[in-house]
Amino acid sequence: MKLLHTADWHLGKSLGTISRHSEQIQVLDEICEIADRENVDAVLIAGDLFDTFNPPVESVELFYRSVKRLAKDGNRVVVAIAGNHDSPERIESPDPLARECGILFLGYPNTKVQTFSLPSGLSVTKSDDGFVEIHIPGQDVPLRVVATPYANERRLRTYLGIENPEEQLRNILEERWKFICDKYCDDKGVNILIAHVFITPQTGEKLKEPDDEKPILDVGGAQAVFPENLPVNFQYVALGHLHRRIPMQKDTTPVVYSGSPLSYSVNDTEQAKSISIIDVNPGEPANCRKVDLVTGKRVHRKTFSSVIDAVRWLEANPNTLVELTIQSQTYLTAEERKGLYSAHDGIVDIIPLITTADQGKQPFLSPESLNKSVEELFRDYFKHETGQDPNEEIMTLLNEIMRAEEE
Ligand SMILES: [Mn+2]
Repeated sequence: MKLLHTADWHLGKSLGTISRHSEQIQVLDEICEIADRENVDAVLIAGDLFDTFNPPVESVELFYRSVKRLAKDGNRVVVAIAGNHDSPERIESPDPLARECGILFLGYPNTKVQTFSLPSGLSVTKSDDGFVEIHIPGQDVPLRVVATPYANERRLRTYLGIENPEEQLRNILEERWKFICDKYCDDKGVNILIAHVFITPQTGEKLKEPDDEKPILDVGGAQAVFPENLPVNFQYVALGHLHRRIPMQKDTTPVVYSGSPLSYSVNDTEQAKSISIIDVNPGEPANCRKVDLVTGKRVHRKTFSSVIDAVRWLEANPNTLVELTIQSQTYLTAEERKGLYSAHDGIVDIIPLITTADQGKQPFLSPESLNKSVEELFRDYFKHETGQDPNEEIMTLLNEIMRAEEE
């Protein structure tokens, strides 16, 4: 059996003021092509399907069009769960219609998908809270999917009926997973977990949540889960939340963050975004490999000591996204900013960095400040913050703003 694992599509997300919609169209097209080329039996989308609870109409359309295409007229199963950016209600509301296409949407950790069977032969034969057993056309063995969409600790307690406040999240999940596995996941089928949770190694270097992510940790007191909390039955663990690809391993089980299909932060300068392809059969260790995605724009974070150097780099690197830091001894003029922006359409931000040595900052307000005009105070403040006197352009701007205030 062959699976494709992806996550964190964040449809509707932009980088600064730059829309990513056309890249999202391209990269989902690429994922659909990989699914066909690799002839996978199932596609797992591990949460953060959208970037917000109320995504733009164009993103919603792109999403449904893509999962429909992935499901191949009910010949392939698609399992998509809600992440912490998704509205669980929104994610699962089209489930009755989606099932007809072979698509399963799970919004909550206790979501129970109804059993059904399609003319293609695809069917869900067993179902429980956060669990489905699926028969896929052309496969003799069932695929068992344990699904843990995002929920904060309080919600999880409610869903799973845990009353003891001392019980820790990782133990709650461990017990729940074990209970479901003992009941349904023997070695006569393929058993996997799809989850939007924060799993990090218990020892050694801990993983960090990405800067462009709403953190899961400490929201409602949730803590990290360890690979040790996973029951032995899972042959593959498909994770969503972290945006870089992070392959972990628990015994013979790959425990993998596939990462987002596009870089969504200027800190995410990962060489290539990717998806996972998993070959797995009952009772045997799964084989997981990554397939790089090539359509998304690379994100760069560059520092230049002159505008000329920056423009040169921008012209040599079209079709990228870049946060520029310009080191200079004077403040960037409007003309220079304009020159930079007209050299490239992927500038996320321009950060001017004044290089004058910081002579041990003194507070810029003093008793004499009381007798100073607003212009003088502004000059003091500007110099205090940047080490430079403001140029005339900036003073003119200040005066314009002050006049506008008076009107
Ligand atoms: Mn995410």
